[in-house]
Parts: sequence; structure tokens; C-alpha cells
Amino acid sequence: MTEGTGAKSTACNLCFVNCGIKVELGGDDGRQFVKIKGDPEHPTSQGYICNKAARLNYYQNAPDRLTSPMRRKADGSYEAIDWDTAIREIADKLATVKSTYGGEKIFYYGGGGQGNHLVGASAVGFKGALGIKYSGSALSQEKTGFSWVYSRMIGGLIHPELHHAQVAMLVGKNPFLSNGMDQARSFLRDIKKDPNRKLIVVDPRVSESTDYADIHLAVTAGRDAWLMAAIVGHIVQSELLPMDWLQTHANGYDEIIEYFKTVPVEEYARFSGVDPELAKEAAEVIGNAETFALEEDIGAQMAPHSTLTSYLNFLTMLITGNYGRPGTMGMITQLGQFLPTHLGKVDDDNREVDLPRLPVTGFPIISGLYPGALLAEEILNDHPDRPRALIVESSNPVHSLPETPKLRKAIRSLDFSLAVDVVMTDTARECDYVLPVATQYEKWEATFFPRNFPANIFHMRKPLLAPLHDLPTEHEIHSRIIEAMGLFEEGELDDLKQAASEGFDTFQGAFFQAFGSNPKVGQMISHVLYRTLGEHLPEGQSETAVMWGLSQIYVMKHPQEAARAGFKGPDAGTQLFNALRTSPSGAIIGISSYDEAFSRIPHPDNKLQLVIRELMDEMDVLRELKPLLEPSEEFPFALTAGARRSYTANCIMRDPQWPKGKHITALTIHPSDAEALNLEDGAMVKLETEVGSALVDLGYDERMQPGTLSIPNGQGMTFVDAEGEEHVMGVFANELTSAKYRDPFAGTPFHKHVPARVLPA
Ligand SMILES: Nc1nc2c(c(=O)[nH]1)N[C@H]1C(S)=C(S)[C@@H](COP(=O)(O)OP(=O)(O)OC[C@H]3O[C@@H](n4cnc5c(=O)[nH]c(N)nc54)[C@H](O)[C@@H]3O)O[C@H]1N2
Ligand SMILES: Nc1nc2c(c(=O)[nH]1)N[C@H]1C(S)=C(S)[C@@H](COP(=O)(O)OP(=O)(O)OC[C@H]3O[C@@H](n4cnc5c(=O)[nH]c(N)nc54)[C@H](O)[C@@H]3O)O[C@H]1N2
Ligand code: SF4
Ligand SMILES: [Mo]
Repeated sequence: MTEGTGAKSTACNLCFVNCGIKVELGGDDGRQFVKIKGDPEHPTSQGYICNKAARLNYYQNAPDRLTSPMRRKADGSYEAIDWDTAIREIADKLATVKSTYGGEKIFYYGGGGQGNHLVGASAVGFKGALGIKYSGSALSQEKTGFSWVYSRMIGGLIHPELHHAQVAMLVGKNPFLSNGMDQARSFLRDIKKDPNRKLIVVDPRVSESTDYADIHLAVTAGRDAWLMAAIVGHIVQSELLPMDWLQTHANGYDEIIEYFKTVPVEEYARFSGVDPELAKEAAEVIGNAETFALEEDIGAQMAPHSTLTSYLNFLTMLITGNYGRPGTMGMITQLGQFLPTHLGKVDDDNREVDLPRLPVTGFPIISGLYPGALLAEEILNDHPDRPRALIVESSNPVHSLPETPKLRKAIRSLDFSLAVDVVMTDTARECDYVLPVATQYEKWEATFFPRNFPANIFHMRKPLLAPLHDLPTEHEIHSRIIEAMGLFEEGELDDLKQAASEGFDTFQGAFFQAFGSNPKVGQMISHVLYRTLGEHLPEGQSETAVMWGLSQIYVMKHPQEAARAGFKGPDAGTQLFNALRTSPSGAIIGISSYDEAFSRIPHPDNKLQLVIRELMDEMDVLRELKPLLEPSEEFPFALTAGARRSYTANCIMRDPQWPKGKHITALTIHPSDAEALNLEDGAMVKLETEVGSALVDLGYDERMQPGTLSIPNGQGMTFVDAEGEEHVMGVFANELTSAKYRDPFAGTPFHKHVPARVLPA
């Protein structure tokens, strides 16, 4: 081992919090991550990291990194091919699909994982070049129901200020293990210590986070909607309502109040599995709080009635006036849209009209992202409008979307498929071509996940080391394919290149002029920026060019916020871009003001819209007290197919050596359920669902709710070690899930509620 070479700033890419870290490189080749610490300079993580970051070397220096383009042979095996051949063949095949069927028959999936969204920004121009209309991503299998709700009610993405709220509430979220918020464990410790603050957690399991709660509402799995309706009902019936505030700031509050006056609070609470007195106590704590903030996550978003639950969660916050004040929630400004706000047309009855839809299944498209759970169904038919090609970048949908066997078959049935990834993923193994790229630490990177409020931060990270084997970035791949398709004339971009060589001011004028006069510039915007401005940025920064474009958009959309952060005048966008390039631990990009909380609501009267008719209709169904998915005699358990544990990280870590600890892969069960089935702790068992079965080790877990089972996420992937041996660790969750169990509005799958049974192996 050689000595380290001085720590460099970057961010952890293992969850969407992206804590700032300092990495020391070393080892024989100088490329190993030998020491990783939290970065105290990072504006939001401030030195905090969790247990996972220390093991990032398993991502960066994975022995299964791909180094050459791969092409599938007739026998299903892959051969390495050179880059020129790969780009030419891929460009030809995409051009053929486009000319035969139209670009909208090429579907896109992915565009970034937990740490890398510049691929998605670069893909904007790539999709424009190909005429791609339909994109989906991991967000459209968890967050689109939620985004439909905040878009309809508020009109912009919000940031719940959990750290500053007097009362905080978590619904289906276990931040002790999953983080998913800044400095999660500090938040849990601080709120528990403070006698003036309270934490309410809704989780069927006695989770590692409920240990910190003042009130744990141990809802019966899948029945959050009844519990939240009871809470809103009790708040309304106890008249814990800020009537003046509602009159000034909300539409539809009168109808909501009338509705909830008749909700049978005790009956709903009891049906949800929660003692009615405890549910009422929680409602009173919320209704009497000075400030209240609620965050939900996939425990609710991937469970029955998920979109309705999101709606009830927002109603809980808004009916109590918890918006637009410190310690509540604020509408965040976005540099690059993480999840585009869905601003559809709504009729007089508060029902959305003309919702965009998928061409074959007709399923709604929210926030511009088609639901991944519908992808296989959309492909596997003989409808003339079905997709004919798929491009997957930085995602592993065969692993992460429901019902893997069906999706595998669907991808194989396409005319063309391409995966762009750092390793040979489960998805890549189904595709015609696989292109390898530089990792997130070998190129400039950033994520568009929302950050802090009111001071919003953005962290654009420098590469830590040169790409292995000179691997290209996605930006380079996109541009090479566009060029191989001959979409620009020879010399068509020369004026812009010349302008770029003369500096930012000249480039800005020339770019806006070209944007107005040549439609191809807008259509392939990221490609144009990359090949013009990008080529004149200092060595290695070309892939940041797209951020110059996004910085221009940001300062135009949010001039006051940007000005408060110091970016003003005609070149404010360039100032912001330069701040991003020169702030190794992240920069403040805009400062919001609570005074503008309502003027930013994009409704003509700047009011919150409390009625979503489609979800009020679904709310009526709750009166029947009938679960959407019921345990049956055949499948008596509700399986959480993919819980976050200490060492899971979606599909980012494949090496079975990366996790530490016991019970890493175990199917967990309450001991009372296991004993009734005569199954011993540690035994091998067979886990069966309607679509598949798996052998797995059983782990007793007193924290589990009886009647439920749980397996970790991110397991069952095929890992090839340095000797070429294949290893598989744990259960491949989506071999067991069915795409038919999904939310009727958003198509988000019920991964927290898969009907299952467990038998001796
Ligand atoms: N360690 C680790 N952290 C991660 C990730 C990772 O892979 N590993 N992935 C990241 C990603 S992409 C995401 S989206 C987040 C997800 O973060 P979380 O949503 O916090 O994670 P989960 O463990 O999937 O689910 C949270 C809780 O939902 C509960 N739950 C199950 N069924 C129900 C139900 O019916 N109702 C309610 N209310 N709760 C229920 C479970 O008991 C669990 O405690 O984590 C992020 N952080
Ligand atoms: N059954 C079940 N299914 C689930 C879940 C569950 O709890 N249960 N959780 C769901 C959730 S919340 C999520 S967010 C999804 C996540 O599912 P995915 O979106 O499929 O997973 P990621 O781990 O984000 O995928 C990241 C991919 O990017 C690749 N990669 C890493 N760095 C780079 C890079 O620089 N460039 C490129 N091109 N590729 C790179 C990685 O190798 C990996 O293949 O899974 C979902 N699926
Ligand atoms: S919370 Fe943990 S996994 Fe998430 S970004 Fe921070 S260090 Fe990485
Ligand atoms: Mo996620």
C-alpha cells in the first residue's frame, strides 16, 4: 500500500442524500479509495456520513467493471467490440427504428441513479435527436403519485423542514437505516432529546426509527389510508383548524371540512390497526403544533392506496396551515428538474382532464415519466404503436421493476435494446448492446435531488481520478451517436464554437441567437453545449457545459432567489455556473423567502388547492372497510419485497463482500409466526408468491408485525469476481413481484405488500 495523496472532496452516491465526503486515494495503482471521511465544508451534510460511505471502493474499483462495448451474439453470449463499430452499429439501428416506426417507438429508461444526474441532463439532447417521447425512471415507480399530489395541491416540489419542525412525522420511512434526509441519525437523536419537540412515526414494524418516536402508530401493513383519514377526521372534528389562514390561502377547505366531519374516526383507526385513542392523540399533537412537517417514503408510496395516502399526508399538513412558514414546508427552487412538477389542466370539478397517456395501455403519465411497472405490458402485444426499442442508462430495471421474468421477455422481443452502465447488469444481460462508461468519480457529476430550504444548495463534483481505460462519459457517447447519425451539417456548429473560444459573454449572445434561429439547437441542446462550450472549458470539464445551460434557466426562472445568493445582472447564469465549478463542497444557488411562499403557487389566485376529485372518489371507497389487497388462505403474509437495511444500496453495490454483519440476506419474520409454522431461526425456507419462489435463510425479528415478512432490497444480482467466478447473494426480489399490483393513478407497485407464503425448504 502506498500512502494517501491528500483528501479530495466529492459526494457519496449510495443514497439520494449525497453527503459530502473527502476521499483519499492510494493503493498500488493510486486508484483505491483508502480513506473516506465526511466533508465538514458541505453545506447540508456538514461532515455527517453513515456506515455505507466508507465502503465506496466496492463501487469505484469493482472487479466486474466493464471496459469494452459488448454486442450480443446469436447464442446469447456477448463479444467485446471496438468503439467505432459499436457507435456505428448502434446509430444505424436506432436510425432504422426511427425511420421505420418513428422516434416515439424508442423508449428511454433511467437517466441517473442516486448520485449521477448529468447523464439525464445530457440525455435531453440525445432523446431530442432520436425523437424519443416516452421516458421512465426509478422515480416513476415510487414518487409519481406523490408528485401528482403536490403538483395539484401546491404547484411545486416542496421540502419538509423536519429538522426545524416542532412536531415531525414520518410515514413509511425508516431513516435510521435508509437515511433519505440530511443527517438522519442526528435528527432522530436531537428530536428525542428535546422535550419541546415530538416525533410521530407510522410503520407496521417497530423500526430502528420508531425507537426515537414519541408516538409510534403501528398501522396494519397496507392500511395507512384509513389511519391518515382518521387523523385528518379527528383534526377537523376537534376544530383544530386555522380558519383565517385557510380562508386566505386555500381553495376547497370548506368541502374538505364537510367531508371529514362525517369520517368515522374511531372505526377507521381501529380498522387501520391503531388504537383509536392513540390515533386521536397523534391528531391532537399535530393540530396543536406550532410547526409541523411530514415526510413520507416508500413504506407508503409502494403500498396499497399509495397515491391516496400521499394526498391524505398533504391534507394533514395543509388543513393545519403548515406551509410557507419556518419549520413547516417550503416550495423549493430547482436547478435541473428532479421530478418535474405536473401541471395538467383541471376542470371545474377539480378533476384533471387530458392526462397524457401511454400509447398502448393508455395508462396515465405523471410528471412526464411513464410508470415503469407498465413497461413490459406496453411492449408485449401486437399493437402497432408498441415500443420497438429501449435505451437504458444508469438504471437496472430488470432488477428494480416488478415482475422481472416478464420484463426480460419484453426486452428480448424488441427490435433493438441498449444499456449504458459501468457493469454488466441484469438489464445489460438482456440487451443487444452494452456500452461501458466512466464511473461517477471519474467524471464531473451532480444530482438534481431537492436540497435545503430556504437556502437551496447544489453540489457539482469534480472527478477524483481519470477514467479507467479511457472510458468515455455518457455525454461523449450521446454526441458520438448523434454525429454518426449525421444530424448536423458539416460546420453547422462552427459559429458557436468560435463564440465559445471568445469567452462566456460572446457565447451567451451567440447561443441564444442560434437557439432562436435553428430548431436543432433546442432539440439537441445538451449535445450542442457539449460540443461547443464544452470544448472550450478547461481540460476535462466539457461535460459540465450542460450545467451552464441549466444555470441560465435557473436564473431566468428564479431571479430573486438567485440574486439573494449573489447571482445577478445579465451574466447571472454564468456567475452561477462558475460558482458551481469552483465550489468543491457545493454552493448556495438561491435563497427563497417565506414571503413568496404563496406568490409562487402557480394558480391564478395563488391559493393552495385542497380538493383532488379523483382521490376524493377513492376516499369514498374507504368506507367499505375493505383492504385493496387482502391476505388469503393461500398467501397469508404481506411481504415487504425490498427493505432498506444497513448494507443495501439499490443496485449500486454488487460485490457480496461489501456488506458487514449478520442476517444480511435473511427473510425476516415475527417469531410467533415462525413458531406457528415450525420454522427455526436461521433455517432455509422457501418463500413463494403468485409469480415465483426463492430459497432463503429465515431470521427471527421481534420488531416485525405478525402477518408480515421482509426481504432486503438490492440482492440477487449476478456478480462476477476478478477470477471470473459468478456469485449471487440473497433473493432477487422482483422475481417474486407481480406488475399487476399497482396504484391505479401512478402505477407505482405495491412492493411493500406482496401476497406471500413461507414453507420449509
Ligand atoms: N441502506 C439503504 N438506504 C437507502 C437505500 C438503500 O438501498 N439502502 N435506498 C434509497 C432509496 S432509493 C429510497 S427510495 C429510500 C427508501 O427509504 P425507506 O422508505 O425509509 O425504506 P424502506 O426500508 O424501503 O421502507 C421504510 C419502512 O416502510 C415500512 N413499511 C412496510 N409496509 C408499510 C406500510 O404498509 N405502511 C407504512 N406506513 N410503512 C410500511 C417498513 O417497515 C420500513 O420500516 O432509501 C434510500 N436509502
Ligand atoms: N422489489 C423492489 N423493487 C424495488 C425497490 C424495492 O424496495 N423493492 N426499490 C425501488 C426504488 S425506491 C428504487 S430508487 C429503484 C432503484 O433501481 P434502479 O434505478 O434500477 O437502481 P440504481 O441502483 O439506482 O441503478 C443504478 C445503476 O447505475 C449504474 N451506474 C452507476 N454509476 C453509473 C454511471 O456513472 N453511469 C451509468 N451509466 N451507470 C452507472 C449501476 O451500476 C446500476 O446499474 O429500485 C426500485 N425497485
Ligand atoms: S446517508 Fe449514507 S448512503 Fe446516504 S449519501 Fe450519506 S453517507 Fe451515503
Ligand atoms: Mo428509491
